[in-house]
Amino acid sequence: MKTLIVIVTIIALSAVVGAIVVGVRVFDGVVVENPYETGLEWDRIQNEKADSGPLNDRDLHAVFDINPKPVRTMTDLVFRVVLKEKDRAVPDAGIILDLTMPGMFMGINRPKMQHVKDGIYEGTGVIPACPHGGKTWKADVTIKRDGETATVSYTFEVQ
Ligand SMILES: [Cu+2]
Repeated sequence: MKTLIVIVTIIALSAVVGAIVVGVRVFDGVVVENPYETGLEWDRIQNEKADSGPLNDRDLHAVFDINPKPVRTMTDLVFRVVLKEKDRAVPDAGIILDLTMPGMFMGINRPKMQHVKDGIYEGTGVIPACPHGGKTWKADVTIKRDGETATVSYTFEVQ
């Protein structure tokens, strides 16, 4: 039996977070026509990061889990994300879960994640059986908070 608990330190991706935030704004079409302002926006985000104090102050931890185990296809599953900043629960984030098979389109599978309590977000869903016998799935967990977005990926096996 496999334990499916992964701890990821979001702060390691802080450069990526900035890039994603800029990307989203560009795709909104507000800034894209003005490269100079895009640069200013980038500077502003970088300055915000610099002003936010030591990186540890923004230390977000996301723990992803699926139950029951072992994880089986075609059964009801509970997906859980636990968010903490340092040791404090983070109840005010938006979580988007996107389940995919690497290299194969298996349909769009995004269980709705809702805050339950104490920084615990849960959603229910089903993982379809792979017609090619594949067992490896990927969960992309997108975390939105305070106008910033980060995505962390977890790979897991199903039975
Ligand atoms: Cu498949």
